[in-house]
Amino acid sequence: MESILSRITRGRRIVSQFLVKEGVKNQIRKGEKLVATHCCYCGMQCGMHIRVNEKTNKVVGVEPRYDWVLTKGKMCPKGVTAYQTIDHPDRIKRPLIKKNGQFVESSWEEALDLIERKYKEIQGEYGRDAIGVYGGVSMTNEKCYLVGKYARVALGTRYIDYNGRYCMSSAAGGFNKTLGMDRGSTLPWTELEHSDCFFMAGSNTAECHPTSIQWFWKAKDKGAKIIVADPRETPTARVADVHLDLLPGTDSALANGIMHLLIKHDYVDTEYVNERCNNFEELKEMTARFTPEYTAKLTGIAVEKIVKAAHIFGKSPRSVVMFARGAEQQTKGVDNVSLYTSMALLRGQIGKFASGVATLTGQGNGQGGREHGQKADALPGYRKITNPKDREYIAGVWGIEPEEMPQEGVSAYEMFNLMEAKTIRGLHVICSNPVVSSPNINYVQKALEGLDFLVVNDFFLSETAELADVVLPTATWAEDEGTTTNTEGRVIRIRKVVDPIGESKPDWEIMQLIAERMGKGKFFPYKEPREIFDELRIASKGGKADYYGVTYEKIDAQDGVFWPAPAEDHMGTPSVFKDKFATEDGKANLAVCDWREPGEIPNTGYPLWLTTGRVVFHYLTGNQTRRVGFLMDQCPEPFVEIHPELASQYQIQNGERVKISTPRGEMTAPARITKAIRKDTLFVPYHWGKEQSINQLTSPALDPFSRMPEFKVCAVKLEKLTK
Ligand SMILES: Nc1nc2c(c(=O)[nH]1)N[C@H]1C(S)=C(S)[C@@H](COP(=O)(O)OP(=O)(O)OC[C@H]3O[C@@H](n4cnc5c(=O)[nH]c(N)nc54)[C@H](O)[C@@H]3O)O[C@H]1N2
Ligand SMILES: Nc1nc2c(c(=O)[nH]1)N[C@H]1C(S)=C(S)[C@@H](COP(=O)(O)OP(=O)(O)OC[C@H]3O[C@@H](n4cnc5c(=O)[nH]c(N)nc54)[C@H](O)[C@@H]3O)O[C@H]1N2
Ligand code: SF4
Ligand SMILES: [Mo]
Repeated sequence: MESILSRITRGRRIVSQFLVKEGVKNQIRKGEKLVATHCCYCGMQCGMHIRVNEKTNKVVGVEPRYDWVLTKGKMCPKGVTAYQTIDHPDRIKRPLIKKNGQFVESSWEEALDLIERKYKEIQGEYGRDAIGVYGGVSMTNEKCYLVGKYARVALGTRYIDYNGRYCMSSAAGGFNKTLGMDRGSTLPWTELEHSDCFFMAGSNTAECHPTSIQWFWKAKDKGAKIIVADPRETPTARVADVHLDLLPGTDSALANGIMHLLIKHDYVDTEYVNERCNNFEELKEMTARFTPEYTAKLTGIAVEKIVKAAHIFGKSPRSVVMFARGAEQQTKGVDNVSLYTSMALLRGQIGKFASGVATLTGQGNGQGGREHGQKADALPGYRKITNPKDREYIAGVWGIEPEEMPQEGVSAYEMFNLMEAKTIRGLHVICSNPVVSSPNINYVQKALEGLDFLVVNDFFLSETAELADVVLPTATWAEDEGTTTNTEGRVIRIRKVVDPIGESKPDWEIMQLIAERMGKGKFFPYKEPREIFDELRIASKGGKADYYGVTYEKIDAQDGVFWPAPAEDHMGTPSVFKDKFATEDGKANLAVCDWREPGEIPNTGYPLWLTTGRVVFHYLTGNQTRRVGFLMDQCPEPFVEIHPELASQYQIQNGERVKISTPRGEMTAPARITKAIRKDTLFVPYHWGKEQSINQLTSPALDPFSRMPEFKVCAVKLEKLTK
């Protein structure tokens, strides 16, 4: 059904990225001001100006920032409509308390009284760990940092984790293992136009990081080659020189197979590998078995394509290996990242100009938000909560005793297991919609419903917020200032455009208010985000993600600051690992990982593969983009991509509703018949909730190291619905 918001927002003028020309200057209209900031959605963090009517102080539109170094005036359909969510009729303007099953608006005083009473009751009876915190990284660094401190200091709980667990945790795990540090890109993306080859695995760049495409185009115009590994012929794969149409869950076999050929055909940069890498002999032994024929058998890719890709990649003087969730959201996510990174290492590419390795960061602050302590085992600056020195340092910055610092908690999905077990009895969700974004959501929903008390901070009533006892209205990205860290590792500024709507407040203020109620107010003395950032700088000092030298002024002066920036006079580090890696001995650890089967494979009851992902018009669980008319017009509901041969086998017509199911759940959706998918695989986007959510079906099998769920692989049954 069409939402009110669709009708209201439809027809407003859309500025299309296709109208944007380079070198154009922004014009300021009479009676308006332009505020320079960045898009709230993906890790590209495109530069944009928000247009504000000076008389009414209302947001009236958007303009690209032609001068923004990374995106140069380009935006995608989500970015050009993002401003419509700021003054949107669905915004929650006052706290909501559930009374007799219905939400009733309340004062902040009443909502905070209730939270204080319930938190104290639950912690009094069951201990501090009985309240959990579930964070998110669509927030600024300031807020993400504070979520970690709020959990450990204000609530004193060990149970904190965040939505980035579902997103960047395998990339982080793989980079830490191989390179000793997790900065999503080893090079600034302004160098990409000088690269000769992009090996992209499990990344639908054209739809998910659309404005990055200009850099690949520029390189392609100069002759660069593109290799794409994806079970689907995505818009990105369509422009590739080689499309490796692998079976879901077989990336580790593919990477081993490519490395086998790099070694066989002498494409290894022996000097680099000898000087800068460990484990080469072991890798050689492991990959020996991965002949093109064996690799083809495991991956389902034709031998010739594997060989062609290896030669193109092996011959390119400057190559960049890139990957995203397709390779990472698997029970082998960490292995895959380590192996793909090792491909770049064998070619001696990391630490050199226009070469390297990069994960395409998901959420707007997916990079910064994973560095400063929202993860169950992490403290600010990528410190470890299990390391006594790190605990001592951060306890010192926070003004608590090291013994008061809680221990390590559990990963996002495992928190739901603890809710089911009644170990966690209360939960505060800050910036996530886990009842749509988690795998196996029928289970997750029960776990959330079984809680004694659920608090959700959001600006729109999400499916998770609907389950809450209290919903606290938060300010949007345009109603508060702070910093985010983009996909390159560049720290940038988000500016306040207008005041928070109604009685909504920024998340940091809300955490501060609850901390006061819990008797911990003195640890949260901030008057503005800048003060939190200054504390973050000190908390991260000396850590791997060192922000000490990043200041708001420096960000303005030099188009952002790349971390690490370890001193006040340090300009930041656009390219990392030039001389050494961040491991203990300074050498990279080549990955020696055998092929393993996914957590679930097709069988007689569930004979097909299911994979999930995104479309260009929607963002994550859709709680924001499903409220924008233009985007809903383009893509109103989920669909099932089916290859024509498979469709004819099941006698399914294009557009016909079909049923798909796994042992965990089922749904119906229209069939989208397309040759752009493997014959044995179905694809469904995940931007919808409840009966439209593909996460009713997905598997909660976790990567043993990163605890990332296997969103990209499970076994599924397809059925024609009898009329
Ligand atoms: N339009 C849009 N853009 C977004 C987002 C959004 O929701 N919408 N979200 C942002 C976020 S948070 C993220 S994490 C990123 C995600 O960005 P991507 O990872 O690029 O997006 P996905 O669609 O999840 O998956 C990418 C591709 O992986 C492929 N794939 C599936 N299984 C496998 C496999 O086993 N191996 C390989 N190699 N490929 C496989 C899928 O077919 C898909 O085309 O996008 C960001 N940008
Ligand atoms: N099947 C399947 N499932 C997946 C994936 C997949 O590829 N396939 N991908 C996974 C990935 S990569 C990700 S990143 C997750 C994302 O999963 P979620 O984190 O659940 O997704 P969002 O829709 O971003 O939820 C964020 C919520 O916070 C709100 N919000 C936005 N900004 C703010 C803010 O500043 N403060 C507060 N308090 N709230 C805010 C939004 O309105 C929204 O309701 O989904 C994962 N789930
Ligand atoms: S969603 Fe990503 S690519 Fe699109 S405008 Fe926003 S930041 Fe840019
Ligand atoms: Mo993500």
